[in-house]
Amino acid sequence: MIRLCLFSLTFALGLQVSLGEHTKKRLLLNDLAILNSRLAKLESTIQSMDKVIASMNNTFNTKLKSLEFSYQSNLTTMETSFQSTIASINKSFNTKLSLLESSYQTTMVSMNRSLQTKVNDHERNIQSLTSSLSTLQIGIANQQKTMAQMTQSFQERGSTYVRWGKSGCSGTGTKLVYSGYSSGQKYYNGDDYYRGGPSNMLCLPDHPELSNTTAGGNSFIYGSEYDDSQFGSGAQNQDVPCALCLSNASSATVMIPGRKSCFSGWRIEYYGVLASGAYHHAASSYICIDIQPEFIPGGRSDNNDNTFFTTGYKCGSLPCPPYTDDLQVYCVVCSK
Ligand SMILES: [Ca+2]
Ligand SMILES: [Ca+2]
Repeated sequence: MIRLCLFSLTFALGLQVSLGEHTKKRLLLNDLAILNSRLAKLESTIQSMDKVIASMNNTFNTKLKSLEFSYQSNLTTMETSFQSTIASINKSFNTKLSLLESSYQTTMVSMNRSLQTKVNDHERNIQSLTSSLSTLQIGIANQQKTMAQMTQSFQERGSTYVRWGKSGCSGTGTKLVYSGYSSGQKYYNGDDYYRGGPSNMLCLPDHPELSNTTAGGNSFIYGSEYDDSQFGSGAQNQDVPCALCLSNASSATVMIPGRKSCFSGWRIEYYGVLASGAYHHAASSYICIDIQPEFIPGGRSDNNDNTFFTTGYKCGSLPCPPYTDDLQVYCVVCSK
């Protein structure tokens, strides 16, 4: 290429000489020699440089190959080392994993055995408790049956009392056994020397069963009448009814004088005023006449057979207070 350029330049200069001045024709020919010389030198130099460049290329290629080889070698070494390390890690990991699995399996087996043992124990306990529960249920059923029998027996038993002045019963759970007539001995037989005989009053039923034999003539029973207006309006001379009452679910009844309510734990059956025969008549008893007394129909005539009078306190041996002279005495019948 360079040579082609130099040749073209020389041809141009020569053409210029052929067309130009004669003075310059020799000089230009001489210059061509110089140019050729220089061109030869330049070519030599270029060739030297080509050789140097080729040498450098060889050196460069050699070093490049060396570097490539070294790089490949190092890379191979690193890969080998890396793979070895990875293999070692994998091996270690697998070993530990195997140990963990083995330990886990052992632990799980142990836990399963323990759990199974506990489950078996619990099942045995449940069976035992179920059996005990069945036994208890049978026992409870028997006790309930016994309790029901006892309750029925207790309710059937109850306790009884006479309600004076009424033909019925009113206590809670209390039933009428029968109603009838209050009665006792005659208040006065007209002779102060004959004040004996019974002192108690009785409740004769209104549906008697009569004997067919006459009595001996020394003891009689008479109907009662209120002989005191203090029993209530219109009570004077009225005959007195009575009732025999059964207080269910109770084992005791009692008449308490001096009160119109029961003590704690007792149920009231009825309350009223205390009554008896007169102190200057034949002996009698204290009874509790209902606070709202009834009268036997058709009994208003003044028979003065067995007679009731309201009772009052008398101070003296009886302390006042708490009592007060001449006040009417309350009474109450209580059950429990
Ligand atoms: Ca009468
Ligand atoms: Ca009378």
